[in-house]
Amino acid sequence: EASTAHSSFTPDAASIASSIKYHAEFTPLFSPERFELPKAFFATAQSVRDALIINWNATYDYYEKLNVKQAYYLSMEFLQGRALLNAIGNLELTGAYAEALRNLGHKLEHVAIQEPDAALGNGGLGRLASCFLDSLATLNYPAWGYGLRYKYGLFKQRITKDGQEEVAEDWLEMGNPWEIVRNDVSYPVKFYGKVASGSDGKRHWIGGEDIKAVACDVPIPGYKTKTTINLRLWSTKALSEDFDLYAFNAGDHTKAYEALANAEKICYILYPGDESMEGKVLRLKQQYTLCSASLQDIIARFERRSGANVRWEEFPEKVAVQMNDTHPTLCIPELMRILIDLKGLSWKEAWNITQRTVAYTNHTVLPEALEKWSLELMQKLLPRHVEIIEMIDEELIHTIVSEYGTADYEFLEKKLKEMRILENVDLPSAFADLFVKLKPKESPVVVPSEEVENSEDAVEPIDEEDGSEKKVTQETKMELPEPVPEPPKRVHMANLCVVGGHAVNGVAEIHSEIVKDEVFNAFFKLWPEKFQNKTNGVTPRRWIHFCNPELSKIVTDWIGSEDWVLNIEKLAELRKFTDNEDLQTQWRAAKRNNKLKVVSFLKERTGYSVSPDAMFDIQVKRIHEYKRQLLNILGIVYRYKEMKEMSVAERKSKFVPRVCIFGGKAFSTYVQAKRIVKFITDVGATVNHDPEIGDLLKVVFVPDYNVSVAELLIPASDLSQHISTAGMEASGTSNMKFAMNGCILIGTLDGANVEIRQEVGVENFFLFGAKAHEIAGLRKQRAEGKFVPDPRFEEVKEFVRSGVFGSYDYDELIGSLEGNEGFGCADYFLVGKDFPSYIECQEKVDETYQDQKRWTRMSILNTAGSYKFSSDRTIHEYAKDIWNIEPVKLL
Ligand code: DL6
Repeated sequence: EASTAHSSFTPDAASIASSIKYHAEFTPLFSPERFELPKAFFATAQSVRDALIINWNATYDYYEKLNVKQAYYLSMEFLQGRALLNAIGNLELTGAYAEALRNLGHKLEHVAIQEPDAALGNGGLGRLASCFLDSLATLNYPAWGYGLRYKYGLFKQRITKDGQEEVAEDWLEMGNPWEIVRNDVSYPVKFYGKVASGSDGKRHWIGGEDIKAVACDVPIPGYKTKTTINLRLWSTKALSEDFDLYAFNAGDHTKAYEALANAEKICYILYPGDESMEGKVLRLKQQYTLCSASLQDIIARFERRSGANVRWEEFPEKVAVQMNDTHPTLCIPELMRILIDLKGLSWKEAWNITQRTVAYTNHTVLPEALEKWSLELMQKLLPRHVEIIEMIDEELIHTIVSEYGTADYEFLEKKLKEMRILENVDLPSAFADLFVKLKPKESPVVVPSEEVENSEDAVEPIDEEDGSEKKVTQETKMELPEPVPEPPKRVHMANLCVVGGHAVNGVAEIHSEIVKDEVFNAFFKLWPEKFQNKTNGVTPRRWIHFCNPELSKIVTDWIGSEDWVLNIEKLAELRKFTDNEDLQTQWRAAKRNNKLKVVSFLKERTGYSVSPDAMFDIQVKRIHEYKRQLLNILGIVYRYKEMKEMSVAERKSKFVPRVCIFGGKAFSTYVQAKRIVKFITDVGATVNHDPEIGDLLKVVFVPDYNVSVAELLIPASDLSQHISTAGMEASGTSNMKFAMNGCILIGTLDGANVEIRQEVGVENFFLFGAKAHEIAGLRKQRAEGKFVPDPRFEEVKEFVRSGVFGSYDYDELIGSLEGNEGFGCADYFLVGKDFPSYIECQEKVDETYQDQKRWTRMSILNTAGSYKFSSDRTIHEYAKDIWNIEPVKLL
C-alpha cells in the first residue's frame, strides 16, 4: 500500500524556468543585477531542491505512518561529488531543465560545472557509501545515511615542480544549496568528565565538556521513484550559554570564543592529521559525535514511533545500524550506555539489543589501517564508554575460557591475545588469579657464578614462588639492561565490532575469505555464522547512464529499452551483438567522443596536448605503495627506454600510441606516496617533450582527482590499471566503473578483479602477477636474500638513477625496492617480483589493441559482463542478509 499524499505533478520547462527565476529573486545569495553562472547554478539547485523536499517529506511521512524497519548507514565519509545532474536525471527532468536554462540564457552543462564536489571522503570507502545511498533510494528501501558535515572536504591537490601540495577545500564557501538545516533537531554530546555511582545504583557520567550536534539534511532522490531518502550530516556547535560574555567584555576575545571554537573545530576537516595528540583527540571526538548524535536521533525516532508503549526488545526489529568500517565502532558502547544508564535496561537486555542491531563492514586488511585507540586517551575523553568496553572485554574472556578450556595454557594465552578488545591490559582480577595458577612453572633459574662474572647483560632473576629477588653473588659485575618500555594499552576497535555486531562482512569474495582465514580467524572459528561476503558495487546511474550519455544511448538502442538502468542484468543482452559491425562502429565513435572531451580537459588542466587516437591507459585511485602506481610508472619508463633504443620503424611497429594518465591524492604525511607523485610528473615532463617520441607515449598526472574528474576520465578510458599486490586491495570499485564503461582491465588477482575477470570472461582481462597465496612465501624468500631480480628491472632502475628525469634524488624511492629490509623485507609490495610479468602483459595489450575489432569486442563484453557490480545488487544483499528490511514504495 502506498501514500498518495504528495503531488505527482511533473513540471515542464516553462514552470521550471519560473521556479529558477523565483529563486534567483527571492532566495538571493548573489546580487540582483546579474544572472551569471554561479547564481544560475544556485537558483537551479534550489528549484530542484523544492521538488526533492516534496518527495522527502512524503517519504518520511510514509515511513512514520507504517513504522517500518529502517537501516542506518553510519559512515565518517560520503564522497557525494556533484548533485545537480544526478538529481535531475533521477527525477527524469534533465531535458526540461536544459530547456528552461536555455530560455534563461545558459547551457545546463555550463551551469552544472559550477557546483563544487562534495568531497566528504577519501576514496573508495566514502564513494561506496554514496553509491549505496543512490541504490537504497532507487530500490525504495527505508534507509538513511548518517555522517559529519565537514567544513573543509578532502584537500585540493596542486601539482608543482616539487610534487603534491595540499590546499584547503572550502566547498561551502558559496553556501550549499542542497542542505536543509534542521535547527530543531539537535542533541547534546559530552566529552571528558567522570563517572560516579548515584544513589539509584546507576552509573552517571558527569561534568566535562558539552556541545551540541545539529542536523543538516541532504535529500537523496532515487531514480524513477518518488522515494527520497536522507543523508543526515551533523555539524557541531557550542551551547549558546558557552559564549563567555564577561571575558569578551573584559577584552579577552580569544577566551570568550574558546568554547565555540572547540565545538566547531570538531567538524572542521575530514581526517585531521593524527600525528599530534590534538589531532588524535579531534578524530576521536568526530567519531563519537557521529555515533552519539546518530543513535540519539534513531532512539528518539523509535520512541516517537512506539508511542506510549515503548518495547525496547523490539528495537532491533525497527532499527539496523551498519558501521562502515571501524570508524563508527563507538556505536556499540554508546548504545549500551544509553540503554542502561538512560533507559534503565539491564546489561543483559542492552547487550542483546545492541548485538542484534549493529553490523560491521571491514574494508581493509592492512594492519596499520585497523584502528586501535589509546586506552588512556579514551578513558579521559569517554570514561563511561571505557567502563562498558571493559565489561565487554571481560565477558569475551569468559567466552574464550569456557570455549577453549584451560588445559592448554599457551593456546589459551594466544587466543586471548588475538581476540581481546583491550590490548596489553592486565586480565580482570577474576582471571588473573586463575592464570597465575594455570601458568606452567618455569624451572628455577640457576646462574653459575662464572657466567654472571662474564655476562654483560645478566638480569636479576625473580623468584617465581615468592616474587623476591635472589641474591646474585657477583653484584659489582652486573649491568642492568635498559628498561623495556611498557607496550601501549589500546582498544582494538575491529575486535569490538566483531564481538558487538551480529554480522561481519568483507567487500569482495577474496577479501571476505582473507577476513575469515587471517584477519579475524579466531573469531571466525568461534562464530562462523557471523561472517559474510558482500561484494561491492557502484551505481549504474552515475557511473554509466549520466556520466556516459552516448554509450548509454547505444546500450538502450541495442537492448531495445532503457530498462537496463534499473535492471542492470539486461546489459548481458549486448553479448549477442559483440561482432556486429554497426554496434562496433558506434561503440568506437562514442569512446572517441569521450576522449575528445578529455583531450581538452587535459590541455586546460596540465597544458599537455594528447591525441584522441592514442590508447588511453588510466590509473586513478589514492596514491599508495600497495596500489603500485610505482609498478605502472616503472613499466612506462621501461617502455620509454626501449623506444629510445629502437629505430623509428621498430618503435612504431612494436608500440601503439598511448596516453598514460594518473590521478590520485597522497595522504599529506605519506612521504613515499608523495615521492611517487613527484616521480610520475618528472617522467611526464621528460617524455612529453621528447620530439623523438611524439604521440607514441605521453604521461600525464591529472591534478586534484575527484568524483567529477572520474566521471570524465572513466568513459574515455581504453585500458585501466588495478595492479595492487595480490591480497592487499579489499575490493576496489573504480575497476567496476571502468568495466561498465567498456574499458579493459589490466590487473592482478586481487579484490573484485577476481570476480570481474570471471564475469567479463578471462580472455577479456589482462592478468599478471603473483597470487595472494604466494605473497607470504615470496616475502620470506626476499627477506632471506633469495630473490633474483629480472635484468629488465635492474636496467630500469639504473635508467632512473642515471638522471634522465631530472636532478631529484630518487634513491629513497628506488632504494625501497632493493635490499632485504623494511617491513621485514624490502620491496614489501613485490614490485620487482611482478615487474617482468607486468611488462610482458603490457606487450600483449599493445598487440591486442592493434586489432581494433578484437579490442572493441572485448570492450563490449566488459560492459555486458559488468552487471554484477551494480550497487543495486549489493544493496539487495545487505537488505536481505544483514538488515532484514523490505522495500516500501510510494505511489
Ligand atoms: O570497500 C570500499 C573500498 C575498497 O574498494 C578498497 O579496496 C579499500 O581499500 C577501501 N578501504 C578503505 C579502508 N579505509 N579504512 N579504514 O578505504 O574500501
